[in-house]
Formats: sequence, C-alpha cells, structure tokens
Amino acid sequence: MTHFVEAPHIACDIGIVHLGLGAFHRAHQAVYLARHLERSGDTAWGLCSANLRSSVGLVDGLRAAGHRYHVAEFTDSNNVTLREIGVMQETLFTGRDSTGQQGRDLEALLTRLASSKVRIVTLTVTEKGYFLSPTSGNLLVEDPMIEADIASPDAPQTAPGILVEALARRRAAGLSPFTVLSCDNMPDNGRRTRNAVVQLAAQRDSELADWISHRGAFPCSMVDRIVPAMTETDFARLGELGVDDPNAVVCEAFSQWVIEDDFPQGRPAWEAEGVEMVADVAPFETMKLRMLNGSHSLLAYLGAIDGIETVFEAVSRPEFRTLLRRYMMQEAAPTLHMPDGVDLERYADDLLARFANDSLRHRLAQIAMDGSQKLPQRWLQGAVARLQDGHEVPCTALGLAAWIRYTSGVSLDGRQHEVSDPLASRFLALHERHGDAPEALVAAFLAQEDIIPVALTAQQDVVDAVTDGYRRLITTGLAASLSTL
Ligand code: NAI
Ligand code: CS2
Repeated sequence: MTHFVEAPHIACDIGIVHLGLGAFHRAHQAVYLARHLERSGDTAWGLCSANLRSSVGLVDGLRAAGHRYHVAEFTDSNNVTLREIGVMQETLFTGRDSTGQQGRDLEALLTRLASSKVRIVTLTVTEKGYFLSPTSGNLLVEDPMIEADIASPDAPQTAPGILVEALARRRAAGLSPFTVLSCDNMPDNGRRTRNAVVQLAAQRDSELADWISHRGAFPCSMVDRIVPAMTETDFARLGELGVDDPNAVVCEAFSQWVIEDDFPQGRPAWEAEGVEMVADVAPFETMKLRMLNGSHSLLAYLGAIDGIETVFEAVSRPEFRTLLRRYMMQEAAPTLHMPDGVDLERYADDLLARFANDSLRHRLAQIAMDGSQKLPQRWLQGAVARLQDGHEVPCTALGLAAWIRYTSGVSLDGRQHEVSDPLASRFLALHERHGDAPEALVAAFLAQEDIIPVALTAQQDVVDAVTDGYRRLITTGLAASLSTL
C-alpha cells in the first residue's frame, strides 16, 4: 500500500540552521520539523540547510524545486508512506563549487546564523566533520582544515569554524548564542561539539571562548533512522510510484530521536511528534551506538571482505544473524546501564527485524566508511568495559580482524575496493610495510593509539584473538571463521 502525504505551502521564519544537508537530515530532523509545522502551524521554526563541502547539486536542486522534496518511508517493500516535505526555506553551499569558487554562500550563511530569529543549529556533518581525536575528544588543531580556520577565522571552511565565527558575530551584536544540537553518531555528541567549538574559539579569543563555554548550550541527542544513500534502483522505484524527484530520500518507517532538554533560547514542541525530551541521553546513545551501530559495523567489515553488498543480503544468512545476536547480547548489552523498563532482548530482536527490511538497499560499503572515526564508540569502548569485567570479546576481535583486512582495499578473494577513511593512507602504509604477516600486521594496527584504546591492547588474549581471527579469515575464509567463533 502507498500512502501519500502532501505538504501545505506555509511561509515560515527561519529559526533553525542545519549544517550537513545529507540524506539523514532530509529523512529525520526535517521530517520532525515538517510534521511539527503541519500539526501546530508554528511558523517560527523554518529551516535553512547548508552543505559545507559537497553536494552543491543537491543545494541547487532543492532551490530549483522550491525547497520541497519527498521522503519515502518503507515499512517493507509493499508498504510505503510518500511524504512531501515543505519546511525547508533556504539551502546554502559554502564549499568549493565546480567553477573552483570557495565559499559561494559563506557570507549568506554567517549572516543567517547571526540573525536573532535563528535560535538552534543542528548538525549531521559525519563523525569526521568535528575534527576531534576519536580517543581524546580534543580538537585536531594540526589538521590543515583547522589550521586554515585558525589563520582565517572570518572565512571558515569547517563546521566548528563556521559556528565560532557565527557566535563571535552574535556576541558582538549583543545577541545570545544559539543552541547547538549535534545529530551525529558520536557518544556524548553535545559535549564533543562543545569541545570542538570552545577549543577553536580559544585559538582566536579567550574571552569569546569563555562566553561560548558559559552561555552556550550543546545538548546531546540520540538519533536513529536507517537512511541508505540513494541508488538508481531507489529512484526508479519512486518513479514507479509516480515520484520523479532527484532530491528524494528513501528510509525505513522507524524513527527515533532522544534529546537532552537544554534549549535556553526555546525550541519546537518536538514532543508532539514523538521526540523524547530527557535529562540524560547517555544510556540511550550508548545502547544505540553499541547495539545497532556496532552490529552494522560487524556486518560491514565481515560482509564486505566476502563480497556481500547490502545489510539485507548479510542478515539473510543465518550465520550473520547468530553472530549479531551473540555480539549484542554477550558483548554489548552487558556493558549498558539502562533505565528500568528497557528490554534489551526485545531491542536486539527489533534491530534484526529492521536490518531484514527488504525495501532498503543499505550498502555495506557506506557503513564501512570512516571506521577510524566510528569503531571507538561502536566496539572499542564497550570491549574495554567488557574485558575489565573479566569477559572475552570474540565477536569484536573477529570484527577488528575483518576491519584490518578491509583497510587493505582487497577482499578475501582478491577483489579490490575503495577504502574511504580520513586515515586510509596510514592504513595502506601499514599493509605495505607488514604484508599478510598476521602477528606484525595486527600488532601495527592495534598500536594506533589515536584509534585503539591502550586498555584494549594491554590484554594479550585480545591481541591473540584478533591475530588468530585475521589468520583464519585469510586462510579458511569467512564461513569457517564464523563457524569457529
Ligand atoms: P550523507 O553522505 O548523505 O551526508 C553527509 C553530510 O556530511 C553531507 O552534507 C556532507 O557534505 C557532510 N560532510 C561530510 N564530511 C564533512 C566535513 N568534514 N565537514 C562538513 N560536512 C561534512 O550521509 P547521511 O546519511 O546524511 O549521514 C550523515 C551523518 O548522519 C552520519 O555520519 C551519522 O553521523 C548521522 N546518521 C546517519 C544515519 C543514516 O542512516 N544515514 C542514521 C543516524 C545518524
Ligand atoms: C550506519 C548508520 O552508516 C553507518 O555507519 O551504521 O548511519 C546507521 O544507519 C544509523 O545510525 C541508523 O540510525
């Protein structure tokens, strides 16, 4: 069954600016705002969405479409809600466009951010977009992009740089800071965002940094909706449903948003749309990152090195479902501290059902991206906790072995694949230096202390488990490795 939901044409003030106009933003935050607008008629929370480095075509395509697009929410391949979204009022691009011009709309974005009507900034710029060390959580001040923003603070290119310049303008104009709400898959994402902004501000003006630190609000949030990158198959399927929209996104019907309620300048009444406003997001964030995202990364690396393409394909194999259930219930769930009433067995079952949604072509290659930025919160912090409780982490160890193999760019049968990661060149150098000698190669990867916690590599049995896992993968293949597990 196909259910169409059209969007009324309602002129809004722009109260929220979003950085990172990607698929997830269009299918998650913008949907909650659109439903809020349609239900309440509250026109204070129109949306300006900006891309800082890629997808200028999407920015211009949405402008050409009057900033209206479609979200196809699939319960399964036979049931979909086609929702038109009309809450977006402006789209901007501040990266380098096809003519080589840098920062086409930068001044427009900074002016928008300095407007008294803008009271919230949300972000989905991926884990790497904050320029933070995955282990220490501190700003990577030696990153060339951050160095450039320190040298030219009034012409920022990074998300932290844009936030600092906008906050500096608001302070100079006597305005309060906007609230900064990260919607990225990072633990403690609000506090990590605060780190990036305050530490960058301190590079230019300690009084500005103090002002942001004391007056700024950076609530944490847990976000959840599976939104795969669009494929030609997806566009063709929407075409069959009568939707010809190059800016459309496809996603599952499930959606969840848990937000720390800290909005000094006010916020939309998100509760009416099912958003959970809480005092402490941490338990929900850790649960989701370790159980959902940790499972996703296991599928991504173990599946991709064996030529499996999608989540649906992987979980169609019983050995993967067994692996995920064992990982979730024996290595992730025991490390969680949930409020009464949260049933983790039920949550694990629900996740396996969501992964088996036959209408989503969620590519393992997309999930495998940026592993250096994802694995600390998805596997490694939980593994350290589990080991400190005296338990082994065999699923995580095999996952690490698969990740190491994945970063070589060569699958188990010799086929090549792209390795998309900010540290890809470092990983390639390690492979070139150590070849397929499991002991030396694994030791070299586990010695990367900016990714792998020392508390993990101090456990020799973990090092041995990863080494044995790597050796089994390259000598006996995936099926045998999983059955041995
Ligand atoms: P996408 O590829 O459609 O969009 C990524 C966005 O991040 C783009 O706007 C891109 O320009 C921006 N970006 C990438 N690197 C950046 C950088 N260094 N500085 C500034 N902007 C940068 O990906 P999608 O699906 O929108 O996911 C984005 C983030 O949303 C994820 O990394 C994750 O943190 C979060 N998320 C995604 C979910 C999904 O299922 N797709 C679900 C839950 C959270
Ligand atoms: C995925 C997430 O790409 C990935 O790393 O694990 O984007 C995942 O789809 C979402 O977190 C689901 O909420």
